[in-house]
Amino acid sequence: MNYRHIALRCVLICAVAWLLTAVVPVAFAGKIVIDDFESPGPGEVYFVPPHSVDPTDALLVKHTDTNIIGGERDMLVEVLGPSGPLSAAAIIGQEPEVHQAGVLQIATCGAPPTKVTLQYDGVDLDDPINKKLHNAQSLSADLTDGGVNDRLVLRFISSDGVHPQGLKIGVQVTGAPDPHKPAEIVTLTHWGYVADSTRKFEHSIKFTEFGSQGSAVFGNINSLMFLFNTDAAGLSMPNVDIVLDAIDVVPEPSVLVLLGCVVGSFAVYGYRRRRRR
Ligand SMILES: [Ca+2]
Ligand SMILES: [Ca+2]
Ligand SMILES: [Ca+2]
Repeated sequence: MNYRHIALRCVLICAVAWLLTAVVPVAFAGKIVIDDFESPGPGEVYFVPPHSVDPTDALLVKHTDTNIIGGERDMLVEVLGPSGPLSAAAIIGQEPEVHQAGVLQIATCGAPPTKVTLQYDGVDLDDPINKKLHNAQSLSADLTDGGVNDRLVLRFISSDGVHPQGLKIGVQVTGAPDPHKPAEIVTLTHWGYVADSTRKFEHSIKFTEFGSQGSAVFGNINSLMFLFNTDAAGLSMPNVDIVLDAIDVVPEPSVLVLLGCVVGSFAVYGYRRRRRR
């Protein structure tokens, strides 16, 4: 064996050691599911009544399930004005005749517009009398999975946000960025648009897009809220329709691409060596 082969072997051993210690744990870390909307199950699909006789024009729908982060999904549907017979309708959970998997499907019609808020804050009562969400801030989760995950992913089946830029979404998180100071709670909000599509697509938001404390708050989070078609920043559109398959947090995709490149390089090297012999 000449020096060239010895050097090559050393490089290979170092590469394998790096692969095992740095890349493999990240690549095989599991995503964390916030909500896959598989609950309620078949036959328990919840339809939001197409119009509300309630003077607040709001509907509070809660589902508890161990598959939902924190054990519960709180959903508030608000018609931003006097509701009509076609203001809003929804499917939440599994409806095999319409979709293959559990979904959140919201269909809203003409003015006034409707906004929908999903809240994950642990199991709480909210305010069923006045139809308002209460933030219990009792989630207590590390959504970074020890620093591995770096982004939220909303998996849409379709979206029609009506606005030229698409569907407006606000994501609000609360948590203690310093685990040694659990009482110092920070609230971070990210506003953005999701482009319209009639096909399946993913909408990702990196934790760092929430600001310099984003990753730290996601590492010690106590509540998570999604505001669809909200008017909090001065805009809410009529006729908005969305079908959402799941929300989860995942690692950076480039880590998986890197792993694929490394594995591919080893395969090519092995193949060439065998051919040379
Ligand atoms: Ca709750
Ligand atoms: Ca709540
Ligand atoms: Ca689903």
